[in-house]
Amino acid sequence: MTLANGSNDSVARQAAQPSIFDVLIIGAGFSGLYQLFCLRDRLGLSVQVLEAADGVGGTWYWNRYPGARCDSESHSYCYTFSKELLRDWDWTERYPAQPEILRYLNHVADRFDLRRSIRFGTRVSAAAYDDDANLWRVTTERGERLGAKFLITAVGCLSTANVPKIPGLQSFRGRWVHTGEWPHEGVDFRGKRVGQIGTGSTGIQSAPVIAETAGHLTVFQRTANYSVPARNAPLTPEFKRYVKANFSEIQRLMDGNPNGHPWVIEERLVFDVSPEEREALYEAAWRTGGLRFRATFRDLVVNKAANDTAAQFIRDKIREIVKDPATAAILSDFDHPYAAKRPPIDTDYFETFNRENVTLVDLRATPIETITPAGIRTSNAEYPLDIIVFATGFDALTGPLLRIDIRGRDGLALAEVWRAGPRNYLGLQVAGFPNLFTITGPGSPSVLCNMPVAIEQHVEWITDCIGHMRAQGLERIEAQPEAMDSWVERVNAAANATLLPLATHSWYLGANVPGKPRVFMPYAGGMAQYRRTCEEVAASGYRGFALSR
Ligand code: N01
Repeated sequence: MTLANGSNDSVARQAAQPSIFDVLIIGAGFSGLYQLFCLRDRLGLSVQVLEAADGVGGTWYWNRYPGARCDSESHSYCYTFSKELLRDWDWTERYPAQPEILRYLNHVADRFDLRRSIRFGTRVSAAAYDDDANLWRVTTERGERLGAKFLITAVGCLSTANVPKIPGLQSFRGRWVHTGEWPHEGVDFRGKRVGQIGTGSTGIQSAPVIAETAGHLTVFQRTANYSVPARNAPLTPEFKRYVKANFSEIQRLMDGNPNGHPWVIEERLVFDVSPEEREALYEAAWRTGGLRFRATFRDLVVNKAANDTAAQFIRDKIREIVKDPATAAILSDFDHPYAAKRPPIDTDYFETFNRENVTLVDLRATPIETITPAGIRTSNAEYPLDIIVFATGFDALTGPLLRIDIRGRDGLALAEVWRAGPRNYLGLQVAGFPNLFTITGPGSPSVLCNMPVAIEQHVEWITDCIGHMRAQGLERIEAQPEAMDSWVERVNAAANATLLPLATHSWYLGANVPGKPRVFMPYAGGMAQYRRTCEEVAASGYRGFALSR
């Protein structure tokens, strides 16, 4: 093992460790931590986690932008595998803020003594399958070499920042930051002229907070986005008691909800009720706030006419909240169905545009032409800026995997197999890449589900699979090409049964990254259905996989 860079201490420590493991896991976020626990402490395997950051947390380590908060409700945004952990941990707010989630994940790492199996500051650059040795050979950016029979990617779905290639960025004399790689020391906006590009879930969270201290905030919007109030608030002692006393009931709700959230999607259809009743139901959902708004009717994401009623309701709300009619019109000029892109929830987002120090720029009407040394120039004006905030999202799902040079049998590159879009079986394995598992990979519910639910299901399935292989003396597992083909068809069919593909510019389709294939990536058939399929596959002796000694 060579180490190009690093202290003598760390060289000595690493040299003393074996470089061949049963399992290598890439990433120490929600998924990597739990996978480590399951394989090391439940199956007794030798496991090493390689993590690029200097701490645990994944998404929540990097996304420290102002206003960063989860939009799953805190009592469902957690591990459920340990009753003691559930008993001992107390969330403070309806939606946990980034520092609180990071504290939680650090608590988990300490509580289960996970850090001793994690190598921090270690970014994996390449992984190649050695058929003769049945080993994955992994190389890090610092030149370390490690090997393992199983390689598990726990790299997250939204961990490769997308900074658009706008001409002139390098010439900008001010400072620019991407929300997904936020400086740990924070950014001081006081008195500054700030430009924010992007109005997705992130931009909708950050703009109101940045506006509180910035001298002036200019929000550059390309696509009008829906948002529903989050109605965040501290959790009451009664609610905390209710959660602790009723967690199995809450878990039952999460298991039954297609998106892994702790509520029931109403059975009623939009046109089953009168317009007055519908309005009252939307109004009640707006007052309750959060992603539950989607659960008001069963057909909101499958029937365009039904969806139009929700879109109109939100459009009317924006026009009610935002005082300047021209600004309200730009903010509510939707070009896709509600929830066809990831629906944000917010705290005072639309209200922010009533502030004196906030301006909205409509990039559809006046696109950005260039970044200049002084700011951003659109087709009709130049906006002088001190700081540009890119809330421009991620090269989602495939990006975090493809930035590692992953090669399967005979040097086959994953990038080649996925040239026209991701292909795999169950979102878990790719033919030609034996013993490689991708937690919450494309083709699984992942980002369409409350993430910890999707993660626990994948981690437990992989753990059971490896446990089964050990019990049977099996050495390799590999998805079969036919199983992969039919799974890809199923992923496409599931998406096409919904309105989701109608948002033609969404990151679900890879459309936010120029040149990326337009393929609907997550499995939209619902977590409950997906879980059943995975269970059936395992119960059938891993149908669709080849297992060998
Ligand atoms: O990224 P996005 P995000 N010029 O891709 C715009 C999760 N998340 O970081 O819509 C101008 O959604 C782009 O415009 P358009 C959640 O799953 C969760 O906000 O492509 N604009 C869009 O407005 C979420 O969906 C939480 O036309 C450009 C924005 O940038 C996912 O992360 C919080 C541009 C990008 O929106 C990603 O959200 C935050 C360009 N060249 C995030 N390129 C919670 O749990 C892009 N844009 C709360």
